[in-house]
Amino acid sequence: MQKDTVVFDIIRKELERQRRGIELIASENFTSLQVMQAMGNVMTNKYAEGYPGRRYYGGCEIVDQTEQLAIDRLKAIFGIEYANVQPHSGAQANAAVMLAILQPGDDILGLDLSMGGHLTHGSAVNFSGKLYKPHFYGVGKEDGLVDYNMLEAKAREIKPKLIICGASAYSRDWDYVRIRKVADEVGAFVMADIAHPAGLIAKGLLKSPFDHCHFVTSTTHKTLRGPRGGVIMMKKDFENPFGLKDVKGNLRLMSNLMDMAVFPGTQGGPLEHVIAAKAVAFGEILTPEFLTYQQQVQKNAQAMAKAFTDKGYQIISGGTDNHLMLIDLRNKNISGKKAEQVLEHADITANKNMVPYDDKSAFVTSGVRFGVAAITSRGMKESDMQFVVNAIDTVLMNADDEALHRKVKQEVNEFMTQFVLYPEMG
Ligand code: DSN
Repeated sequence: MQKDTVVFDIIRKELERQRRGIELIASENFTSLQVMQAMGNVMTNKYAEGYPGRRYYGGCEIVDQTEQLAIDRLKAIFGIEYANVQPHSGAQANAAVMLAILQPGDDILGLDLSMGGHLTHGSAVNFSGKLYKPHFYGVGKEDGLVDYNMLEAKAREIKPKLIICGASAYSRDWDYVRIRKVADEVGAFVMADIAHPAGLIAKGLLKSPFDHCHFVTSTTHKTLRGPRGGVIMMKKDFENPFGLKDVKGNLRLMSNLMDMAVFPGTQGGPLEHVIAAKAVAFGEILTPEFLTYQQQVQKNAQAMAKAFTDKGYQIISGGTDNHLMLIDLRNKNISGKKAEQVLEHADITANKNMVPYDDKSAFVTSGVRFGVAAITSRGMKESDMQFVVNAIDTVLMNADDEALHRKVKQEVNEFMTQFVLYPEMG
């Protein structure tokens, strides 16, 4: 068959876009070449509904090996008893946990989306807000930190079945002990969605949720630097409290309910080619080099936050513990939407983001979110953060000067030639 040059030419353009720009979207990263190579493999041809050793199709003995390897490596990374590597995404992982433990209409309590939370933590436009009854806690207006007093008060008032911690635009660590305490008091499960900081947690650079949260979900493509996908984890398996039994009358363990909630509950055939790439990424996470990488992520984030603060930018909560920061642009007289647009003129990619107590809509926003996981994978160090912040500041403070944006773009493109992306790809 003739090579589809139309599609491959477009893919090539995407490689060139990634190479020449500064990627600051906090949820993105650059996988290793071998992670990508593992993903483009013949396992995409295989149906494997079920789990290793107990599938609904023949011929699964080989894909069983990569899936089992991915499970074993993920368990080793976090020191846990249970891992499910089949969720196609973080949203699918969260959907499966909720399906396993909730009934439609049950109360759930999560961080408000407009305060840094995530769509799947109860947003009205998401399954989580449609199927379940969502309630929210927020962050303090003054300090930008999760308001644990509010979380506790809401938990006591609502008595939710599930408390969700984790966020997509929150730069601080979490008090899992405090959340678990109130959850036990009101009879709630706790789910930590660590999609953003998972890589830092994996290497012990942030607190671990595993001893305190019944369920932990993550994506695999953010700070974990794997292929796009999701996972569900539990530090300890436990007897399900719903009295559900199998056909032989044995009480099912929570791991059984969780596996069933992924397949057949919310997904069909697993993406075994992606699971092979997850296994490769998890192998990389187990190496000492991955610790060095995550340490650099944290150092770069701190250096970037300081450079922004020095220029008068207001970082929500005043700084960062992880790989990202959320900046309130109101004192700089530019909206998040405009900032995202003009930064793109200079090949700097970021996303507009609501800030806590925002007076603008989600389509406009007062904030912008920056993350350093991707530029750290490119090889940038603390000393490079000043260039990045200077370029951003020049564009934002001259938002209507397109000639200047073109000049900054040239400087950005030139700067990025030092950090070669996928040299093997020519
Ligand atoms: N879209 C992801 C993010 O940008 O944080 C969350 O799903």
